[in-house]
Amino acid sequence: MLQTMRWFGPNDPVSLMDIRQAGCAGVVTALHQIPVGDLWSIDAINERKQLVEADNDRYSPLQWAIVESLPVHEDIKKGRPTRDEYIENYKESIRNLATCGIKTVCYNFMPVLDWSRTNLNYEMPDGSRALRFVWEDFAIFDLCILKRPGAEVDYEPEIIESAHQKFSEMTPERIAELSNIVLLGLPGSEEAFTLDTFQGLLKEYATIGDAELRQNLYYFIQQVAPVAQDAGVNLCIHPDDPPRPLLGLPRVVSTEADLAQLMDASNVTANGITFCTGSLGIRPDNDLPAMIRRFGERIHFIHLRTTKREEDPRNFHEADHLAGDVDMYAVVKEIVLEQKRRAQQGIGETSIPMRPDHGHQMLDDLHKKTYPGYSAIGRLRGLAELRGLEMGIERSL
Ligand code: DNO
Repeated sequence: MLQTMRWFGPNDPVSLMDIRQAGCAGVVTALHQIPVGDLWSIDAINERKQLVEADNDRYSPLQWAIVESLPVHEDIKKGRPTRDEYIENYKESIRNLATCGIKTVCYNFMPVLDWSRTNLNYEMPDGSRALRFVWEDFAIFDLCILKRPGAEVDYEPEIIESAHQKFSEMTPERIAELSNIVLLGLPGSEEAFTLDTFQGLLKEYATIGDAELRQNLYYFIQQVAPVAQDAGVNLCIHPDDPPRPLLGLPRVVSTEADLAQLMDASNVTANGITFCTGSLGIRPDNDLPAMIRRFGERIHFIHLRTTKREEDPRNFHEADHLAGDVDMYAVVKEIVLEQKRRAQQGIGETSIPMRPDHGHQMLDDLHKKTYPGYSAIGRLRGLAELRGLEMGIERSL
């Protein structure tokens, strides 16, 4: 695998030098400063590219390997008439990225929110800190803080009752914290909301159910994938995280069947997948090794991470990279086999780009302000373990 790490740009407390010293050759980044839907110009892309490559004459070279993400405007997700303008911008941004030599572009199609958690400081048995999602806490946000009309139908009576009970005992600090975690977005989410705007945005989805969102996704991919294919760019959709509907919003990229339908919607290699084991692995019905075999050459980018389901299986926390519910040995073995297949057939990149996704806040990072999930040392640990796993599997085959 091509080892990469995410870099949020010049303000990221983790530097390019850190990423280099973690042993990466690739950087995953995006022009987060550009509003969602606007064009990414060649100048803006080149400026970032130069930043990534600035020290390449003195040190081991880094390249901007992946865009994560080129975000999709909400009007496209909602299928509004204005979507065609945004789709034209999207196509142009893809062509511009190709001109600058950047050939892999990750995106997602989650309405309103990107990834979601309810706790950013969950203490692990070794004292490190992990991200966690607790269904009941999410219910508290939905029912008691947001007070979304009709939210009750999404929760069973026991959860509703305990959510209200727990809410009445929560400190104002914890209420603010929970609300901020959901509304202000986690790193990589491009939007921050107030409670009011958020409520309004959810309402705009009142008439958009599962079927409509799927149609809007397929419409989008049918427009952009052929353009990407011509430009030599691979698009790769990131699955929903967590992979299930939240806040009454549909989610359509959560299962093997969802991905299969999307792959069929535009049958070109450029219509591909970011295989995020962290997101897909939350659902026990996703058989990850089988999915790698099935989607094979459509996998253009890999996020390696695992969660651990808790007593209530809707709750999970992010585990050590090799110690969660995902059978990481089986996953990496399938990836190694896919790479061998590509090498034999002379197709695609034989080293699929991978990043260790998230990591625990640990060691020195416990005393620093870090981006949740994206502290340096936890990711370094994850990468080191995964690198060793890949080497061991490769040697033994
Ligand atoms: C979280 C990330 C997501 C991801 C986007 C891709 O850590 O995996 O924010 O980058 O959903 O579009």
